[in-house]
Amino acid sequence: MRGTLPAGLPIIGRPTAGLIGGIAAAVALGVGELVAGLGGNGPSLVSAVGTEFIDRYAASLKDLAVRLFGTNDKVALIVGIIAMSLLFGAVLGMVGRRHPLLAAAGFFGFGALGLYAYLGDELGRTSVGVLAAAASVAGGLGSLWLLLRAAPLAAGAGPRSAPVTVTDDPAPPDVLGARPASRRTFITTAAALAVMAGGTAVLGRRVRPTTVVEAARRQTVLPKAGSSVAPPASQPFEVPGLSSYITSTPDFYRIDTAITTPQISASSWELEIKGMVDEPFSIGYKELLALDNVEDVVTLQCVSNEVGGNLVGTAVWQGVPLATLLERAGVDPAATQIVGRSADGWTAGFPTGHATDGRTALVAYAMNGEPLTAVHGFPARLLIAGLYGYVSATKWLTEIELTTWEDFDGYWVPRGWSKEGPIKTMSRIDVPTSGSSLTAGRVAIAGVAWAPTDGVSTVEVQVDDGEWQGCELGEASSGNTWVQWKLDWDATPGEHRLRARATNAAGETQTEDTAAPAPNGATGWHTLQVRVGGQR
Ligand SMILES: Nc1nc2c(c(=O)[nH]1)N[C@H]1C(S)=C(S)[C@@H](COP(=O)(O)O)O[C@H]1N2
Ligand SMILES: [Mo]
Repeated sequence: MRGTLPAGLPIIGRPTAGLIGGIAAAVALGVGELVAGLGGNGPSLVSAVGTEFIDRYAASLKDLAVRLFGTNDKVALIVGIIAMSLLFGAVLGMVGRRHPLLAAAGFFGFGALGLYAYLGDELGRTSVGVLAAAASVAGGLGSLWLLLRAAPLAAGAGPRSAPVTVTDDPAPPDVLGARPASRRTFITTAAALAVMAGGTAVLGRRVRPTTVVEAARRQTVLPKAGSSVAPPASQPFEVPGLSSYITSTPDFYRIDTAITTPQISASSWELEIKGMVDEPFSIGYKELLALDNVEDVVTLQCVSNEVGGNLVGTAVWQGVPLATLLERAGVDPAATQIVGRSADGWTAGFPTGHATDGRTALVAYAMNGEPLTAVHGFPARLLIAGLYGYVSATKWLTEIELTTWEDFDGYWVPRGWSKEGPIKTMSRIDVPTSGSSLTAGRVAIAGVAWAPTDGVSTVEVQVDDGEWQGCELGEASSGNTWVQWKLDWDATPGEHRLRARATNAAGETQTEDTAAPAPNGATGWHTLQVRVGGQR
């Protein structure tokens, strides 16, 4: 085999070299993960690169963008970054056969990229980032060096390649001046380093103090609600599969750009009210909980929710009216925009008037009777009734800044989404589900409809091209929330199309025109097909 190689080529086979580089890159990632993990609960180099990617490319993904930042897609992004890193490492491994210095430079570049992303991450601590990047580069280079030295000095040699013809020639010294090593030593070293890569990565995730928030939540005693709009005591009908009026916290959708959920310590957290105000001030968690507060039931929706989608939910929110904090600061009458800023640097802005026009607008610290969970914004978030989350509902809130409408654009605005985001009137059919097979006879068609802050006045359902039929409505705490609806349908055998539409309290019926979520929320009537079979 060696005879088939042009003279002068390095003697470590290409696949082996690739494997070596890949393992070295894996060690680099693993070690970086461990050091970042030991350094607290900030980002790791990998997650910082992910955040950088999201911040940079969210605009070009537009329609996909907000949905992309659902939890599964973030996992896919991280997997992608790891795969690219290993691939890059493999290339460096091959380069390293002839140009070890170039490969070393590649690993430095790799570390520099991670550090660059890390330093741009609001949640990162510079010292931790530098240490993680240094450890990562050292781990990568060390592994590369060890493996290149240990690699069998025969063409194509490597654990995965075909049996190698070992010649009788004394092996020429390779670029690193390594001595011929046994294939066994190489495999052992490679395996040990691979295990180390995985081990450090797992350990790095384990040592993260993610229990900080859980402990703080357990210790928190929520104040009694000053004024409380409670959910209705009961609902008039119960249909299996119909969304419950209150969405439980674990079932509540979660959308944000955060790759690692910010874990904010309640004791060191501060909310700053600043900008165009007379008296800027900061307030801590205990102080916030000591202020007069309110509790209200509010439906929150993501702008990227498709017609019929489930990025919407209703919860009981407790917190301090935004107006209370603004009064204390004294808002400059020239201020036209309120911007919320989060610990991870995300921002959202809405017109100043929404804090004082009578709608529920809270700095919320509790959801469904418990302190906010980490994913829903612990220790505090904004919650403005009637606005999509992307323009209003800043989680992990650290700053409320008063500015002008023209002076600032929230996170999603330069990424192609509208500056204003009022929630559109919408209805959703929960049961029957699309494509289901039913038995002829009495069938309940049921779902939820919402039009915050006006509220829903009627919901109608149409079967095929028949008359629009008015539905029975459930109870709602206020116009801020969705309402359950139901229609009893005498289903006849065959294929049927079901459609639903809602009308708000102002008498406006949701439009039939279909629009995609971008730039300011999907429209159209939720429509589905069902098959009805003969009577049993
Ligand atoms: N810090 C921060 N807050 C955020 C976001 C975010 O990406 N970062 N996303 C917003 C969006 S788009 C929505 S729809 C709501 C979702 O809130 P939830 O995850 O509690 O349901 O949070 C908002 N608050
Ligand atoms: Mo959203």
